[in-house]
Amino acid sequence: MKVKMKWTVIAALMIVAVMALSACGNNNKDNNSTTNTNTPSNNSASSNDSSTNAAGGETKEITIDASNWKFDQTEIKANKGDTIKLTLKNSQGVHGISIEDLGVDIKGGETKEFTVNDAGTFEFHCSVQCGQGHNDMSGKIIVE
Ligand SMILES: [Cu+2]
Repeated sequence: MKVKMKWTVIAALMIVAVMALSACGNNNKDNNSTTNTNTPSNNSASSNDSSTNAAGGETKEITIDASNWKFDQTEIKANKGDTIKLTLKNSQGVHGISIEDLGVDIKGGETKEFTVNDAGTFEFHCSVQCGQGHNDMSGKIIVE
C-alpha cells in the first residue's frame, strides 16, 4: 500500500509539474506576444518621430561673424520646421542682429534659438548704430 501511495504521489507531482511547466510556457508565449505587439507600436512611434523630422525639425547651429561693416553670412537657408540656433560673434566693432519678423534681437556673444514654421524670406540687419557702413549690414534667412 505504502509503495503504491508513493507512486501515486510521484505521478501526481509529475502531473502538477508538467502543468506548471506548460502554464509557464503559455505565460512565456503570452509575454512574448505582448512584447511583439509592443515592439511594432514602438517602431511606429519612432517612425512618427522621423516623419516629424522629414517635415523639418532639424536644428541648425549658425554663427554669424560681424565686422565693420559686414556679416560673414548674408544668406541662410532653412527648411520649414527647422530650429535655428543663431549666435552673433563680433570680431570687429559692436553689432547686433535683429530679425523683426521672427522676434529675434541679439547682441554680440548672444545666442537665440528659434523655430521657423513658415516659408518665406526674413531679412535681418544690424541693430546697433555701428558707424558709416551700418545700413549695409543686412542679410536674409530663406525658409523653404
Ligand atoms: Cu550696425
